[in-house]
Amino acid sequence: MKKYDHKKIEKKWRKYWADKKIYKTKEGGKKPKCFVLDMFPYPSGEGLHVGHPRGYIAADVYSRFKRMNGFNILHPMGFDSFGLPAENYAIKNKIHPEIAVKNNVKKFKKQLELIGFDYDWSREIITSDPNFYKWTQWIFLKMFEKGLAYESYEPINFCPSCLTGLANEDVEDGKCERCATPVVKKPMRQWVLKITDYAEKMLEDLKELKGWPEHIKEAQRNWIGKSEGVEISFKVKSQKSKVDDIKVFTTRVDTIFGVTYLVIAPEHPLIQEKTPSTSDVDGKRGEMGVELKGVKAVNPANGEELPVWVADYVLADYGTGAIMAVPAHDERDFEFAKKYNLPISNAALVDKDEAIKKVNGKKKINYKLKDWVFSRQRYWGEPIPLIHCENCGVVAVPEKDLPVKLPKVKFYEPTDTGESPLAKIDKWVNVKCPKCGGKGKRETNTMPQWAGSSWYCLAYIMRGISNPPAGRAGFQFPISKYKKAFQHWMPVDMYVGGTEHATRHLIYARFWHKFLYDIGIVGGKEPFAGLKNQGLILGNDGRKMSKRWGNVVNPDDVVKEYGADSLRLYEMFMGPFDQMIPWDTRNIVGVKRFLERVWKLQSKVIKSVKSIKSQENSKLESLLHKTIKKITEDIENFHFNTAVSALMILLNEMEKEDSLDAENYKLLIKLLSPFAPHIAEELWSELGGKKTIHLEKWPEFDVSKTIENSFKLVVQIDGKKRDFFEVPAGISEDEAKDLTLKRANVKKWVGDKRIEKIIYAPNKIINIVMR
Ligand code: ANZ
Ligand code: ZN
Repeated sequence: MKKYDHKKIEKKWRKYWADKKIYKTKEGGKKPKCFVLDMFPYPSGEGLHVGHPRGYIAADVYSRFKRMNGFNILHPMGFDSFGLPAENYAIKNKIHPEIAVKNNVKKFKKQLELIGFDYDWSREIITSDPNFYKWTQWIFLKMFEKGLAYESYEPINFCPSCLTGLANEDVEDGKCERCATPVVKKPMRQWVLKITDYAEKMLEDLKELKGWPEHIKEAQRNWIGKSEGVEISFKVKSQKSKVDDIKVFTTRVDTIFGVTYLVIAPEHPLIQEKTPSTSDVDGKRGEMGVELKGVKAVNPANGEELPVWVADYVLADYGTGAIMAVPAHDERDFEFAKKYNLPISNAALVDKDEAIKKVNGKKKINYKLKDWVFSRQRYWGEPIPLIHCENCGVVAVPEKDLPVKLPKVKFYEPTDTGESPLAKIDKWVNVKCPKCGGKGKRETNTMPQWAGSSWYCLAYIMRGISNPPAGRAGFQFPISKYKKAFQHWMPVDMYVGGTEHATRHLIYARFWHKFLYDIGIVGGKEPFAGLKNQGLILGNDGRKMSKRWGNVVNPDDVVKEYGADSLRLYEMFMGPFDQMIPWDTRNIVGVKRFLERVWKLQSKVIKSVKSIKSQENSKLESLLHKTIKKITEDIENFHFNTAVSALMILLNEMEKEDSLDAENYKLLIKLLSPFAPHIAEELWSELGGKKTIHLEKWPEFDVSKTIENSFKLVVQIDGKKRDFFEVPAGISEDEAKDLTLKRANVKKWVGDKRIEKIIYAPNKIINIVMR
């Protein structure tokens, strides 16, 4: 028997798979489809560490398993290469982003290829490829056409370090998600997508997403933040004020008689005209409050005059930017009232409907979700395909002129003028208006990094359709060419990635997909039917893997020393898939040893045509059926760690045999094949397999053989039935007594009394006699 030489085997089979195009997705045919998708990486300069492939390996195991179960698999891979991460890397390393992306993609692909994934690389996509982003631009133009993209001058989140405006989703605890610099509010011209038009649909359709983890749906619900309340107008009494009422939004109109003051946000219009007395509010964060002197508001329910305060616990961009304060019922109002000695009223609550009528309130629904600030003042993104014309205003670039290519430039650093570096490139900026031929200027803002990933799943489908010149496959107008294929392949059946996308990418992608559904491009409302999230792999010191901590493990090194199959098996075995877990290279050794034992088991194989049905050893037969059942269900549910341990148990039992039927050994190899595809392929061909194991049929099990023979043992104590429990058939008298005495119920009844004798009636009853 040859030695298990992982290096030789893995290289050989990867070449074979590529040469024979084993994983190339075929269009058509009778098999049911299964679209397995990974959240694609942005190609950072650091390359992959061992934490990254955890999700990819899981998706790979799943797609291989589904393929063996008769599905036509689409499992593609690509790169999310536009946006801040790629650009900041380029700036730091003084390499043009285009070149950096090229280099990094190459590096990533090399690393991915080492791990033996079953991707159909012929469908690879790169979001910064003009053939790809012309569609990103096209979808934007459709939104523009439908009034879903609008220009705005509202103050937005701005990162003073990245020098660009940000969306709400890019801000975490008031800091830029990329560089952790505190963001500031800055008024600037921007393009905004009306995602709020889809808030209700996005909320409603979460109910249909049965294949999503509950916590992700909950995060989306909170992010959308639907709140039903009432808008009430309070008349303002003041000689100077031009504003004659303050509108508040409340979800507790029943507390209207308990209102003792109003609070407005520092950015409220009432302040703009009374600057002198309130200027000291600005800039002070926290629970600072200032009374607006000389202004009173009238409670419409009882005519009471109320003081008006300014405080930043009231947010300018939620509801109406003003509240009615009810310190008796609201905690924040209570804290505030105590701090500033404001009255607290315990007035009775009123019927809701009655209160609404009384104050002439308007029912309103508010969402926490904000429209998506969609422009960045940065170079490395999709140009927004619009032209500003002196005569016609904003004009869309015609479809035939797409893509609007990002111009090649020497200087791509962000400017501090609030404009994109593109604004300086006169040759690119100055164009003729497509409508009137007059003087026009291109929009110089670019799209955010989340644009491409909002629709990329469809691009993989497009790549498989038409057969135009190399390199441009599947990226041609018109869109109607692809509709049938979208119908066929969508939705994605299983989407695998990290939880950090719960309220960003997964919100944006659902929004775009719903829009494409509304304009008749795709046939379903939701892009991702199934979703699974992997837990983080930490460094062996328990910290997040990072260069900074020096705890990064490179998968290339692991593959070299232990093999891709060991890496894969270890990552699936290390713990429950969705849980965070530290890396421990020592444990790979154990997994490698397991593979070596599988390898050695060859020597016991006797070639025969017996199937498991004719096994003489019924214990092994039953274990085989149980193992098939367990692994089948475990892979379906992403319980990979328990699937691997079932394989280990099966191996233990097989090793105990003097000889092993070839058919049974083949079963073991098939069950192993999604996890360790290279060694499985080698052993399969050693056993005489003519074609790849990965297109073999997944083993079936016989349910009747998976059921343990067992019975309910009844326990009597002094003649009274006190307990019963399930025990295996044929259990010995000693075992039965032992198990019985360990039962909590039995202990309770026996207490510290002396047991006279125990009588066991096999397969029926056990009697404990004390007196
Ligand atoms: C009176 C009241 C009494 C309120 C009470 C609550 C409890 P959600 O569910 O989040 O929509 N609110 C309204 N606009 C606000 C703003 N811009 N900044 C801060 N707080 C604001 O909560 C709505 C409630 O949050 C509203 O109902 C309002 O306070 C406050 F016992 O009005 B309530
Ligand atoms: Zn014009």
